[in-house]
Amino acid sequence: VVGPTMPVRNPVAQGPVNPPAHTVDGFVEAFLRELNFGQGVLLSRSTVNDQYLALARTVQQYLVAGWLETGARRRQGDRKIIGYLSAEYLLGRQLDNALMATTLGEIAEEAMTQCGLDLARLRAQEIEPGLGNGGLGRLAACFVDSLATLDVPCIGYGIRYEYGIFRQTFVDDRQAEVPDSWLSLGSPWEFPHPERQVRVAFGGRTETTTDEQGRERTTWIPAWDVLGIPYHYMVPGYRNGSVNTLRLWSAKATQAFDLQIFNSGDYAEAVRSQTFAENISKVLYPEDSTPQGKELRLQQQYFFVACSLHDFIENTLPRDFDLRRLPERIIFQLNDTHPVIGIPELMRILVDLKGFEWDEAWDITRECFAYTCHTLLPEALEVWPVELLGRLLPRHLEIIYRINDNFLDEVREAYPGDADRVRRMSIIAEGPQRAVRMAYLATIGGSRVNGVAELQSQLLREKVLPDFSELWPDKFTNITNGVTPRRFLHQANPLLSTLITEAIGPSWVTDLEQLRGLEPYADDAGFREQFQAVKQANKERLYRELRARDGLELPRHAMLDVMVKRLHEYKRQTLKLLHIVSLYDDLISGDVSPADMVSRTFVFGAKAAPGYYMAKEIIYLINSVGRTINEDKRIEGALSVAFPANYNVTLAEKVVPAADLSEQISLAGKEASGTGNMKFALNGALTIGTDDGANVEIRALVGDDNFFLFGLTEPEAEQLRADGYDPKAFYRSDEKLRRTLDLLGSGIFTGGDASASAPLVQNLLHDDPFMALADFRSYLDAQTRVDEAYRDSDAWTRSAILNVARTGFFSSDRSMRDYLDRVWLA
Ligand code: AZC
Repeated sequence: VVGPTMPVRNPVAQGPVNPPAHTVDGFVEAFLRELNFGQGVLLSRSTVNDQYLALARTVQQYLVAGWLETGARRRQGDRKIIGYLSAEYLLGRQLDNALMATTLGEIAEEAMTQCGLDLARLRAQEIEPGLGNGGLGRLAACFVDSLATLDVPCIGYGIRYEYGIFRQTFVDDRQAEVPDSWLSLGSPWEFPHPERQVRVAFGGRTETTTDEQGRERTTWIPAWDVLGIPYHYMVPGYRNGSVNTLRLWSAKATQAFDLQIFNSGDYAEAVRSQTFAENISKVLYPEDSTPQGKELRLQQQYFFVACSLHDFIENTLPRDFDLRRLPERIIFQLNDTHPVIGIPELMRILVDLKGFEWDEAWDITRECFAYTCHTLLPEALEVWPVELLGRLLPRHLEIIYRINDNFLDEVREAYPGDADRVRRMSIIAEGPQRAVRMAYLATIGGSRVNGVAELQSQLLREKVLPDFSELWPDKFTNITNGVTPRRFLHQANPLLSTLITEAIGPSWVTDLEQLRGLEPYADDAGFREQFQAVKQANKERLYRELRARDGLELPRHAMLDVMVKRLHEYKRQTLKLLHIVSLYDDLISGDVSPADMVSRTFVFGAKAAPGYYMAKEIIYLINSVGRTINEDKRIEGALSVAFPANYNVTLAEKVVPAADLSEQISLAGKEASGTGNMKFALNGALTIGTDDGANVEIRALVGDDNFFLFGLTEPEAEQLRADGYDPKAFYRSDEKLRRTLDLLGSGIFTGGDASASAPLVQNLLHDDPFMALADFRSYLDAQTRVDEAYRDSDAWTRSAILNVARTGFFSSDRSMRDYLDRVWLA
């Protein structure tokens, strides 16, 4: 339904108009225009929200010409486009990012001052688009940033959830969830294009007929449909004029309401189908790594993938494009299994709609997809019950069956007589219920499969998809994750940025390996002093923020020990909690006097999936322990605990630059990569961590002396499990562990009610699936080494500087180059 673009005869109207002048006056003028003509208010009558919206639109004006120019350039050229398919983008606030990309920071600041406004106040008005759960969604946001900065053509495709990740609050120390209505005060960063709507069908049945040439043709006769409306967001490269597009889809009913039913007076019934359709993009599922297999979630997945494929084939490619050449123009990168339904969808388009023969369509399709796996947890690998998939997408299920039949023939041919292997490799799991294994479909239907850190890629090959990596060893590769240095160093840590630039010049921002040039400065006492001053200033900035945001009062001088990430048992916030309780025990038992202890402030940030019982118990206990410790006068402030609610990207930007110690303490073999670990190291925190995920690579780069390693290795953990892991045995044999757990379970943290801590304590004693007790001793010893190191503040700072200098590898620019080399252009 895209209308034809009107041919424009007047040559002056062919290109974009010039942006406002890059001066304070130019900015003020544009801002006032936006305020008057966009918001319809006078400056003197405007609210903070008016001002913020006008400011956002003003900054955008400076980006739009580059956006239009980039789009035109992409359309004229014939470069391959990266179609990044991701159900989540955890973008963070846009204003600062746009100011940075356009170098407008100082101009905007001065312009607002001239208008009598405070830029910081307007910044604070922005609600970040929380369209993701955690690592996977934030990674997608880093990747699109890097692709724009590298001027690589990319369209990020996703869902414009009306409600993003819930807002977390604490009620009586327990997590409560509030809907995140991020759109409620306006959304200045998006450009809706209702005229480019796409129709997406669901349900119904299929019909197979034979045509004149005797060929079978299948048609899908769906039962209902919805419209997808694209909203475009600019993704600016860093000061290179290149601006890519993020295209997020919003669901709209094909019919607003049934007028006949409405006229008969049944208002609820009249809008029922509208509500039903529009639910599809209503809310982000808050499950991180444990998908629930809900029907609406599959609807979301198919909805955005179908919109995106249609958009690319019908609206982005030239009209008469020969689809046999599709792989030359697009590679769809599957961000985990969420968009994998795109594989049968492309087959359906090619075979049913475009008349391709199956085999040719399959050759094309396999070249158009590549799959990234972000996990090692078996429960995180999505499977869809055949019954559900067949009911919602009957044609796709048929296509999946046929893909599977052909594939299993291939397996039989490669391994004659190996029926067990055929059963293991089938896309269809037979029990407990028949279900489609989406990771298998992705592996079979894509040209490449990658993990997100060396260790996980190895375990992915050896443990998760061993039969597939045996069959197709060359299909598998590793691409270690990265983070964008623009947002997480340059923007989040302006003081350190300036210090770095003074030392080695400014080009590290787009070439992060240049941070190596800082190494000699680690031995320069003057530089160390400046570095320390920056760290202290960042701590104070964080404490001011936490005072204003959460009413927290934190001591100015204490080691800042930080654990921020989703709440999950495998990440082991519990182990951190046991450490805190053990230190508290040292103090109240009189073993250590407050004056002799290295004072620490512990900061937690973590949301739990609303249905994840144990995770919520852990949150409750962190809060309870924290409150007890903070209120206990006996310990003279040697320890304090802060757990600000609603950890998000905005808060991360304040927390990460302030941290001294980064806690990356998952059980080895469970964290696929981690990306927080990279952000902290880059900002000069030292890591205490296990041999897991990207920790392994961080340690290899920064060196053993600048990293606190502890815990079981992955093979050791496996061995312990195979030998029959008994957490009680650790409890019995380690007195400190016994005292710590007993104290945690005693009720002193929970108002005298021992039963309130029982769910967690009992779980640790009797099950402890992630072996916190097994790693407790080693963790405590490592923390003792941390204390010793921290006492020598000069040596600590030296290590911190070396962490910054040696972690340039973790730029997402490097990840993107690796994808280009090993996947997209391979
Ligand atoms: C995460 C992994 O847990 C984390 O280790 C990794 O760094 C990140 O992806 C990026 O690769 N996985 C998720 O966030 N998964 C979901 C469903 O959100």
